[in-house]
Amino acid sequence: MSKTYYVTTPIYYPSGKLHIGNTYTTVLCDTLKRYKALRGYDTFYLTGMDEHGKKIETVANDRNIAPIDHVTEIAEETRALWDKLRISYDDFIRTTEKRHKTVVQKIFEQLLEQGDIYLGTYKGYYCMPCESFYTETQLDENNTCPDCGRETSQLEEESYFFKLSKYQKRLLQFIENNPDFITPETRKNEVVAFIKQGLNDLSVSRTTFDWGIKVVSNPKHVVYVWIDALSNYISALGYGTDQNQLFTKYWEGDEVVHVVGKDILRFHAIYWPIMLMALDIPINFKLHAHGFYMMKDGKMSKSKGGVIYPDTILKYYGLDELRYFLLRELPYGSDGVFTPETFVERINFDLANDFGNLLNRTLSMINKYFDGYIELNEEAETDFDKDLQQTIKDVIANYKENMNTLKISQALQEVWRLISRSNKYIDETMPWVLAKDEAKKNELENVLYHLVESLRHIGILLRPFLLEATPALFQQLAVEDQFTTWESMQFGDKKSYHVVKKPVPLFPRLDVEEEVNRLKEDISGKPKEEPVEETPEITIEDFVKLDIVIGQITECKTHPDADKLLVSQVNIGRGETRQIVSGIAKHYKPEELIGKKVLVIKNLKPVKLRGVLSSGMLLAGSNKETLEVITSEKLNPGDIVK
Ligand code: ME8
Repeated sequence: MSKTYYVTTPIYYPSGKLHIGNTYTTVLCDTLKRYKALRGYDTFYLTGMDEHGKKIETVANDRNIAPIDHVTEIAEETRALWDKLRISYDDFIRTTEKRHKTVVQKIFEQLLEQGDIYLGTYKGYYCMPCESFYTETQLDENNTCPDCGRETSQLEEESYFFKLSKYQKRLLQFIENNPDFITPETRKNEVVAFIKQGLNDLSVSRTTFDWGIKVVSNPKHVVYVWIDALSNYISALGYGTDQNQLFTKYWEGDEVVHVVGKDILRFHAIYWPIMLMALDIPINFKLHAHGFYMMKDGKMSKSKGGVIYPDTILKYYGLDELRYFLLRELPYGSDGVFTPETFVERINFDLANDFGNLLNRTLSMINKYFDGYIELNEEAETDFDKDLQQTIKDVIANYKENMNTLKISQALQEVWRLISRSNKYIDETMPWVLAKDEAKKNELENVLYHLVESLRHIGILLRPFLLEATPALFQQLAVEDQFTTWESMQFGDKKSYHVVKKPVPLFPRLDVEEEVNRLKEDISGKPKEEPVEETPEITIEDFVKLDIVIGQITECKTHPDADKLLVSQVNIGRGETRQIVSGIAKHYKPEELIGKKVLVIKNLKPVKLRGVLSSGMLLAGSNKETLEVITSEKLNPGDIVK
């Protein structure tokens, strides 16, 4: 019986359109599944959507639609995207599905009954504009928000807690006994250090919003998103139901791999194994936490522009170009950057030049010198041949090692080592010189045979990666299916070749300038489906509550503790000066503002921003590129704006 292999992606939040970051993880898992299938494993690939939580509820409210309609729309879009990218997933789980909810409810009740979950009080601080909760230790001085510097409000809420602390020792022991449980090593070290600081019990329910799975025994609580989300890996397999054949086969089978980004390492390396321990489910999985793709100017986010989407790449280039770039460019264990320049270069250098030309040159020569037909000729072996054959063997061994340890970019580099070696072999053996001498016909045939056999091996190794180019390669070399298997990777296995007459380039060369500009334009554009922000209607009574006056800035300095903030002294007439802190330091030097007559909201409740008192607010307008403080020319400090 074949060994089993179960691979999963995180289930993504439907908070916006998925970008190439999420696509990376999904393509990576697809490649792993295809690789294992090539190696004869019985595979199962799970992906899906994490559809509950406050954030999703808010996004749906902002769009004025029901949360379920919002998440269904994004789930359908996401499936359509994965289908377009030919992702070979076997199941797509949505946490709003009944099959998932019943399992989560059962798990929660079991943990409650066992005493691993208990009812307590959650004390935290909430920053309304950032919609984030913080613990006391995370706050800045004066209990302000560590992200935006504004005041937070203290919050006490009844909540269920999961006794993580009870399992701390066992988890550390488990990690020690299973040194390859978490890869890369650096991430494992982070996790161990974090656990050693001591685990706090985890709040696992909420009463402040509805969009979640209700706790059966106390329905005013919904299960907080991580217990809900993590359970997907087993609920999709039917755990806890009488339809649990997939669970028995794959979860309790031979290999299970969760692939995630570094952002959710802790949840998967700590909460998830502890949940499994508490439920007495075997921890069979290995966890791989990869780095992030960044844009040149920083992080990618689903709600922000300046990001590259997989559809953009597919619109202009092929699926294989996208897959190759993503899997090749992110180094093992660290972050990578997407730039239009590197994308176009990778296609031109690696795919069109190195790989494409090798095939082209080989096919042209076989047609030119042998009318398309050549055979293995064992007698004419040279040192160059032996070296090429050895490279093939070494590359296969290293590729295998890299694939098994999820060093995907290195596995591709190994294939390209063979491609380069084969190109060099052409320069060394100089077939065009051999062709001039009739006595060297055998030697020439042997050289071309080596090249075509090398290309067949390259094609097999690239099968999990390039979905369109490898069948095209095999078709041009006229390789029968039985010689495209992993087992057929023996030099000389296919004894003769009758190749096509007219080679077709696998990857067209791109015009660098044109394509870089095209991609840049696309990246700077707003994401197409970004929801339009709508603000609620107000009445004139609401508006007149604002006391807006002209003020003149007399002094301005940067905030002592926050690079983004400026502290201005503003004369607002009648001898009154106000100190106002504004987040405009990115757009103005302090001296540029001195003397400017600006619009000030006078009756805004004073707040301390990063420890500095701010009594009022300056009005400014902004768009994607810039921000401008609104100024007046003719009016004087104290004049009223209405
Ligand atoms: O965290 N580069 O969902 P999410 C590479 N619902 N990978 C990236 C990336 C980037 N720039 N950005 C995102 C969630 N990813 C939870 C998961 S699982 C039980 C619940 C990938 O939509 C990466 O795999 O925020 C990361 O971990 C995941 O998307 C986060 O997706």
